[in-house]
Amino acid sequence: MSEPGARTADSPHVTELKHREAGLSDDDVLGMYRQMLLARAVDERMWLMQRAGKIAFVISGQGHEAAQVGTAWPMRRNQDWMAPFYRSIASVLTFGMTPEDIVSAHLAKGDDVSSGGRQMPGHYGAKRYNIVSLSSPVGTQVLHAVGIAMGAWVRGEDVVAITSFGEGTSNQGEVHEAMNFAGVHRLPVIFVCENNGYAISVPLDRQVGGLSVSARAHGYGFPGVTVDGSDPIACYVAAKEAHDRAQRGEGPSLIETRVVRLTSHSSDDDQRRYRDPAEVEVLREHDPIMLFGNRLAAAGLLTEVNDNALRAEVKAEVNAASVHAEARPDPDPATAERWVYAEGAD
Ligand SMILES: Cc1ncc(C[n+]2csc(CCOP(=O)(O)OP(=O)(O)O)c2C)c(N)n1
Ligand SMILES: [Mg+2]
Repeated sequence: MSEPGARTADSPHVTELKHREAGLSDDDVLGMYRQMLLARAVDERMWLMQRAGKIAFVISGQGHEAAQVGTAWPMRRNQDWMAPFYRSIASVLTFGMTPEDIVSAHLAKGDDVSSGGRQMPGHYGAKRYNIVSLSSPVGTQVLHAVGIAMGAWVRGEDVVAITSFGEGTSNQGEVHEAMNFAGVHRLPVIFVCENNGYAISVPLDRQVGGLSVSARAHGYGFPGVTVDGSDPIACYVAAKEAHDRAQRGEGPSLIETRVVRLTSHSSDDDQRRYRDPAEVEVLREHDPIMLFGNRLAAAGLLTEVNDNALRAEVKAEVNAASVHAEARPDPDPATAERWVYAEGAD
């Protein structure tokens, strides 16, 4: 895993934690930090496995961890629903998936919980966790989340749906339709845009007129906020407020988290071909794990010793997950059509 950054109380950009004002305990914020480390470690392990030829493709959540852990934190497991996107490793881990589930899916193992080896890597989804599988056309998950929220409202169930997507995706027609419909019917749904400034190679100013995704919420009749996506506490506060609103029957919210994409778009891409080398050079200074670690250290909650202990624990967890995932059976070719076509159909 990436080495911890320099840890001093007077490091630049260290802002006060103020987690207690947000209703979070010391254990909560350390738990968030651990979850971010875990997501990063799983992610980095999959890059290694991809480079070793064991998995076909990786699409990474590195740089998005604080936004994902913070926004998933208020969601109630086994009650709420999540419609994630391909970078959502930290979101789905926070909502109950395990590192082994994620690695098994990337290895396309026969008993992988997401699809039994049918889906592309990064296509998270498992009924047992209330996570809907995403489809490759970007933005479809936003409609799914609105549909889930509508279903819950019709049945009178206390369910909140959360969905996440990139700022490039926010321009797809169905995303506007989904948000407008949710606004009209005041559905219990939280829209999380993880704005990393690029849609593959296309920068923000070539994608978003006005440069703000959250500003659009006003037009759909619900609140939109922009938060620092390297601050899991700020993301949590926005998501908690959105969750409370949804539960009170006040309808949807849109949260735009400003994040960095620390890696290339995917393992098939090389961002040095379209990003300014100086910009790529300084990306690591925006690493949310380093920034949050510095703030925890400045607040006296993280020392080098417990940071190293946490990292060792997480590494052992990911080692065990990959060993177990690799030992799982590959799918039986005779079952290739299972879960693709209705069984018993002609
Ligand atoms: C409908 C559709 N169009 C194009 C693509 C190809 N594609 C995959 S990811 C992506 C970029 C999306 O960018 P953004 O929404 O900003 O998310 P990010 O990858 O930056 O997190 C594109 C164009 C697709 N999968 N589906
Ligand atoms: Mg993007």
